[in-house]
Amino acid sequence: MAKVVYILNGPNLNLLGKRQPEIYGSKTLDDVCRLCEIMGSEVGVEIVFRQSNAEHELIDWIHEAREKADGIIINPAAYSHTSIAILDALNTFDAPVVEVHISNIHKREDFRHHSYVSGRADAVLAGCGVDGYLLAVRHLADLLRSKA
Ligand code: DHK
Repeated sequence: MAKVVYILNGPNLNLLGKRQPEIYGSKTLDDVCRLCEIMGSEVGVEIVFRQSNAEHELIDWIHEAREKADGIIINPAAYSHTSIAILDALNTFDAPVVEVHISNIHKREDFRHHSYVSGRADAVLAGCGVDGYLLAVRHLADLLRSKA
C-alpha cells in the first residue's frame, strides 16, 4: 500500500499567486497541489493536501495524521514564528516531518528568523520557492523508503 503524506499549509497561503508574488511567486496553491500530486505519483506516495487559516484546524489535521499518515510536510506560514501549539502537536506525531518555507525566512525580517516547528522538523527547506514542496515530497519518500 502506498505511503500517505499530509501536506499542511497555514494562514494566507490560500492567496498564493496573488499575494506578494515578488516574494511567494506566481503559482497558486492549486498549482502546488497538482505538482505535489504528480511528484507523489513519481516517488510512490499518496498526497493529502490541505490549507487553513485557523491554528486549531492545522492542529486537528496533525492529530488526524497520527492515525492516517506516514509523514507530514508543513508550511505553517506565520504560525512558524508563533505557535508552540503546532510544535506540541507535531511532537505527538511519530514519523518524519519536513518543514517548508517558500521564501528564505533568514533573509527577511528578524521576527521570521525563528521557527518553533524547526525544533521538531527532520528537514527544513526555505528559499526554494514552491519547488521546496516538491523537494520535500522527494526527500520524505526517500526517508520513508530508508525506514522500511
Ligand atoms: C509564509 C508566510 O506566510 C510567512 O508568514 C512566513 C512563509 C514565511 C513562506 O515563506 O512560505 O514568514
